[in-house]
Amino acid sequence: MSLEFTLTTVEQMEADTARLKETAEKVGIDVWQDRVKNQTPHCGFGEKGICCRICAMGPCRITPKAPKGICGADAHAIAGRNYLRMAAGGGATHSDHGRECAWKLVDSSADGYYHVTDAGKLIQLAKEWGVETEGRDIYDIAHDVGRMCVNEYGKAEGYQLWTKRATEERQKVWMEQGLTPRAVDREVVTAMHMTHMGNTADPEYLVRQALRVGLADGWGGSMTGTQMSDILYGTPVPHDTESNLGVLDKEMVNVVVHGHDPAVSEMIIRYAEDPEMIKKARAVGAKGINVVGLCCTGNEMMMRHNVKMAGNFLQQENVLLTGVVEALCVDVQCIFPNVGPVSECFHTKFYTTSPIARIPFATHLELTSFNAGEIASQILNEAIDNFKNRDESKIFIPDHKHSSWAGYSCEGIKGRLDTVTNSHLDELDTYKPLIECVKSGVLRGAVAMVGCNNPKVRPDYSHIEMMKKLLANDIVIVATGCAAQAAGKAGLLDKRAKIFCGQGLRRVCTLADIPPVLHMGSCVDISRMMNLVCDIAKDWGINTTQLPVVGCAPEWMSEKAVSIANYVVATGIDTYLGIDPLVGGSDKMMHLITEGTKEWVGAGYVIDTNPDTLVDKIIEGIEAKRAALGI
Ligand code: SF4
Ligand code: MSK
Repeated sequence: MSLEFTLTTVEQMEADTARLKETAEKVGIDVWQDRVKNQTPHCGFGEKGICCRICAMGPCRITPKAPKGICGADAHAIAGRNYLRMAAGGGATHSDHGRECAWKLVDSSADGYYHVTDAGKLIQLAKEWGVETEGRDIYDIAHDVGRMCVNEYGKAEGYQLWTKRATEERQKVWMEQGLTPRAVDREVVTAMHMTHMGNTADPEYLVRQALRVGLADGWGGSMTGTQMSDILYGTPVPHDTESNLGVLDKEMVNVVVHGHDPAVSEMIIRYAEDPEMIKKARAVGAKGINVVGLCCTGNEMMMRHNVKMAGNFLQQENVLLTGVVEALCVDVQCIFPNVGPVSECFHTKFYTTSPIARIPFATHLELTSFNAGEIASQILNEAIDNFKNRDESKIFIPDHKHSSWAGYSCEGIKGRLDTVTNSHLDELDTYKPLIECVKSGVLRGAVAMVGCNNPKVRPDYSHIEMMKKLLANDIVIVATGCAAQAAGKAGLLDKRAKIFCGQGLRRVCTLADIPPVLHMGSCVDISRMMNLVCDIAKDWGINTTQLPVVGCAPEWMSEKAVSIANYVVATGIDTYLGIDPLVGGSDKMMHLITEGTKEWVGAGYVIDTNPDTLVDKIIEGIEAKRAALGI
């Protein structure tokens, strides 16, 4: 263990950002910091969730003088409708990503672009869902399973098949509370229908539907996204890579992949590793091709292919401002429209690939299952040709980067346990050693740290500082999305970061040879966390609501995060939010999401925009769960 190991501080990252902002000023382009200034202060009605523009009699805004909209909707109805629409938007988005992944499985073939990589996982799922496997070609099975997944989205009757993976207790609670999710499309349509002018005005039922549409995502669409991606591209296992802007390489052709659906970036990395393509890059004077990731496409690539992580959500403009990006290739979600104008100030070629995300200034190359290789090859060839067009006077690459371990899928975590302890206990594929650590107090509990960056708080500060305090208190962290990337940028995915842990967690990290923050993947991979908590509850023999485990989204910003928070709560896990959920104009809504849901599903939100007190509340919450268990 090197005692010289130090983290990259938020201040150091801010200094990098400030230096890159100077480049932005030099080339005459705005960046998010400028736009935050222009948008501040935000609209007070919007912030409190009490502006309604659902019909053309409005927009209506609630004030003490005008406590009702023209139709008579009050603050509770309006804030509730806005909240449910956010959850529905997020559930639709994750789920549609999952649907695209399922179509790739339907289109997969031995000689096509998309293949079955984890055949074991496919067979296991086929058996779970009653698809015949004996004596069949793996692609016939893949096509049947893929079609079942696709059809799940719009089936007229019944409930989501994935929900059968939850604990018996959760399934019973969901059924009794009328929350068991039907088809994704049905739940999203129901949410939109309920919130139309002249429908639900009682906030309780809006919050209930938010839980249900969330469950349709977490135990439906997102789970499909994760499981299909594992079957197609491989189930992640732990390995080492690097994170932060220093992964960009001046000597290489830099290609940045950004978004969420790994279908494009999988092809890019496959073709970038082709010796012929590397030869072409060398022919133009580069040392090779450096594919690096942003946001959750970056997480997907990092988890499966050792692709380096350039940064998280608020770093997307920074990456371009380094002046060394030959191509930016995006798929869907979390892409600032401003990356188009920023690219125009440099030699960077900007490509969109999905009909769902068409952005001005991009070259649009629409990816299908049958042209994916040609698209990837075209992007890489054009990036290589573009290497010569750099402007030396605009180049600055911050040198911060850290070793980052990623790939802790449920299988990856169990694999570590099997290697270290389970093999001695003659029982494989179990979380029991982990549970023993929690019961004995060596580990106090776990936090699932997820979500975005949001300039309403100091970017990455909440993620990093809260993680450090949790680790010091022997609380292990599983992380996804931009939270996981914040950990990577700071150095908390480095195994040497165990020096920041309390004695118990440090011992566990040493014995299991793991970093203290376990990178579990992208936003849709929060579905892995749902499987993890349910399987731990099963192995322990208690309910999910009893586990000393919480969810936390300290810097969330997207509708997807609202959907996630709803399904995490509905799965029985208290969720701590560092950003206000835009319902503050309704005391009834605030009560429903913090206390009301506890009566239905045994969990709720804790909201505190101060990360220093939020983390203390998490520790208190975990200790209270332990006390209730008598451990
Ligand atoms: Fe106003 Fe009611 Fe229309 Fe909303 S639904 S804009 S509150 S009239
Ligand atoms: S990318 S949804 S900013 S986590 Fe998944 Fe990051 Fe949030 Fe997008």
